[in-house]
Amino acid sequence: MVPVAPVSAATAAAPPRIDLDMYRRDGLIVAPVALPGTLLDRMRGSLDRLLENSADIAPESLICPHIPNGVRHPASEARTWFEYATQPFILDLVEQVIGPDIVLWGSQVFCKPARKGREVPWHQDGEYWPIRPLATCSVWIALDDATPENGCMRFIPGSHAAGSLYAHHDAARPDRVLGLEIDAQAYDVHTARDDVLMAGQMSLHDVFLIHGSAANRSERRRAGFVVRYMPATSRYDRSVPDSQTQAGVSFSLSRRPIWLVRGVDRAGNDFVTGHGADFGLVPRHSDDL
Ligand SMILES: O=C(O)CCC(=O)C(=O)O
Repeated sequence: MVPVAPVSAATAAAPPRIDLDMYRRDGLIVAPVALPGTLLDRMRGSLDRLLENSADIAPESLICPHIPNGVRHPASEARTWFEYATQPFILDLVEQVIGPDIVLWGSQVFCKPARKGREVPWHQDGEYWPIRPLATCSVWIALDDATPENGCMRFIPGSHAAGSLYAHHDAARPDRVLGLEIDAQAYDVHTARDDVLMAGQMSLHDVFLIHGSAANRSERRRAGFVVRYMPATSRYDRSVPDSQTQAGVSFSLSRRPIWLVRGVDRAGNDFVTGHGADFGLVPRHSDDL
């Protein structure tokens, strides 16, 4: 289990410091701040509507709800998820890890329904992502309590440290969320730790961290909203093959809109592609926020 530091609700005061030494050592840390209760309630309301609007998509694979055409919901709902993904107190945490120049490039709701929520095979996120050099901090926000019983995230502490990707093999199955699984010799499952989070808590993890989660066989739903941020010193590479599938869901990485949400772009990123008219007032740059 991850040692949980005392958690306070986010306020406008100075941003709480995360234990960077622990993040660098383990590759994952529980944030020392939780969502204010009112925000958590709003997010859970948004989740209910998202699940209703996107009932034909696997609830573990609701990719990029912050993008109007990412899942099936109105642009107004996407803007709300965008607002969640750009909360200043979350960016304050991310800034401590990846520095002041921050690009929001992805998000996903992983909602495992009670009794039948699917497994996430052991993987490294970087295996899937077109970011050069590869760098991302993912913030996993618990919308429900996430415990071993309902399939909380698990991770191999320190497995990110070499900064390299290990071989993955095809392991697609209908009861799994991702199609690839890391080869067994890359890690020792006995060293795995549970990322236990109460609703409103968040953890941050590194792009090279080996992690996954078991199926949810419990009577309790387990929903999380994960937001992906890269330092603007990296480039989002749009030359990757256009369509990949994740549990039968197609999504385009090459046409995905990305946003500079803090600081300055230092890598010549393309913040125009994918920002169609349907994005309405959603800004492309932090100056517009
Ligand atoms: O929610 C889960 O169980 C897995 C999440 C995950 O793989 C990720 O956020 O990178």
